[in-house]
This record gives sequence, structure tokens and C-alpha cells, in this order.
Amino acid sequence: SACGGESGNGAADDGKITMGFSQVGAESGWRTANTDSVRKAAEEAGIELKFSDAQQKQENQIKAIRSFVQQKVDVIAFSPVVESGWDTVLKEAKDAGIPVILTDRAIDSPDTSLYKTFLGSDFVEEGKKAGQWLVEAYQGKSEQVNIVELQGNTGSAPANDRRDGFAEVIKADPKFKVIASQTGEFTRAKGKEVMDAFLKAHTDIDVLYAHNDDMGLGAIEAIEAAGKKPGVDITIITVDAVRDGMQALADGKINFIVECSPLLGPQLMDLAKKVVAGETVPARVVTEETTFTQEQAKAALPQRQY
Ligand code: GYE
Repeated sequence: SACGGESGNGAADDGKITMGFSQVGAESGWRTANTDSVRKAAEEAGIELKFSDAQQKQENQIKAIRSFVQQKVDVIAFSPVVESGWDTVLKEAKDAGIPVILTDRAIDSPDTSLYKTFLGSDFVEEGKKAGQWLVEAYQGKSEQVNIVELQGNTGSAPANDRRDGFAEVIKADPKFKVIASQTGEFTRAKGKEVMDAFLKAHTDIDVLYAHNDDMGLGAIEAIEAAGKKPGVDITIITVDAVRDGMQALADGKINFIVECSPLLGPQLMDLAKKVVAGETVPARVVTEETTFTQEQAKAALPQRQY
């Protein structure tokens, strides 16, 4: 369909929809599960997928989107590495008449005509759920609670929103203090490295809040290497609920996980078909998700898909 054109609607030339998809990278278990979901759903929907991995760099995503425009794909979907700086390239797609779907992460542009819909989680809500669990877990205690935070990639929607949602909830009680906060780039390696530095700088860490499981898992290695017991000496809260995270939760090394579903493929393909057919779609499609305690993780693990 990429070289059709007479109809101006790519779907009409050979009936097959071509989607250009620019993925963030392969930084986490969540991301790998998300990529698998998108690939599988495209195949099942009979959509031809042009997949491009940005390796966590915005410039690579901009290049990929430009190349999708040049190839005249029918629809572009992408998960923006950071929130800012998309107007120019998205305007190019719009001028070429190619609809764009934001997947997983949002952008901060006030011009909502640059995309048709945004499919993904409510990251502020996820941060709030993390904070609410913490508030309950430390209810009735009056001593200061020292929290360290491993943030996702600087400038990304999940890092900004998970930080803000959490902060909003814990600020209700002044005993909660975020004593250190730094990016661990959503990876295990960086999570370990930064946690190691946190442990060297602070002897009195009570809680770790990591914006994803992978950073939490890396941090667990650093905590164990420092001779402390993760989940016992340091309370650990993470986000995602991928299999390795759920296993650590069931093993007692993590205390609470806020779920963020990576299985966006089927909904994305549905939206793509509608958008290409010129149907109106809701401006926002929010993913449904839950939270897990250690007991709930034990029960859920056998059926966990990713
Ligand atoms: O939580 C993290 C990944 O954008 C929701 O990106 C996604 C986040 C996810 O690297 O593990």
C-alpha cells in the first residue's frame, strides 16, 4: 500500500494497512513485552508493520517518523521517548495527511490536532497508587520516613507523572521525605549503579520508590551487595508488574507493585483501522490496570503472560 496514492487513502489501494511504528527502545521487560504485543497484534490484524527502534533517542524517532512520511505509510504510531519537541515533525505528518496515534506515552504539545488519539496508562494515577500504599503501610508511625527515588528517563511522561502523582499523595504527611531522587533510565544496570551511590551517600534509607521493575531489580542487587535485605531493611515499591518483578515481589524482595500493562497491541491495531477508515475515535484510551501485594503476586504469577 505504501506506493499507492491515487485514492489518497492508503488503505484503499490494496486493502492492506501499513503502519510505521517507532518504539522507544528495548530498555526494560515492559518494553520487550510491549514490542511483542504490537508485532503479534499487527500480524493478527493483517496490518503491515514497519518497526523502528529508537534506542531511547528522540532524534532517532524524528528520523523514523520522517522516513515513514516519505514512505507514505497509512498510519504512524509511536511511543515518544520524551514529552517535548514533537510539533515540527508531527506537523509534517499532518500535512502529508498521515494520521498519528500516540502509544504508551503522551506528548506535551497543546496542539492536539497533531494526533488522533493517545492510547496508554494514566501514569499520574500509578504514582498516586504507589504513594497511597506507602501512606497506609506507615500509618500510625511518627518517625521520619526516608525515601529514595529511581526515576525513569528524564523528560519522559512516565518519569514526570509517576514522580508527580507519588509526590502529591505523600506530601499530605510531612514524615515522608524524599532524600534523594535520580534517573536510573528505566534500566537494571543504571538502577543498580544509582542505588549503589544512594546507599553510599545515605545510611538511613527506609524506602525505595522505583519508576519501573527493572530499576528496582537492579537496586535489589546493590542492596544485597551492601549487606542489606531488600523488602525488609528497605521497603521497595515499583511500577510495571513484569514477570521478574512479580517474582521478586512473591519472594519478598519487593513490597508492592503498581501494574502498568504493556499489552497495547490489539487496541492499537483496532484504533489504527478506524483512524485509517476515517472514523472518529476517542481522544484518549486509558489502559485498565491493578496493583499487587506479595500475596497477590504469588497467586497471579502462574498466569502471568509476560
Ligand atoms: O514503565 C518502563 C518502560 O513507558 C510505561 O517505559 C512505559 C515505561 C515502563 O521502560 O518499564
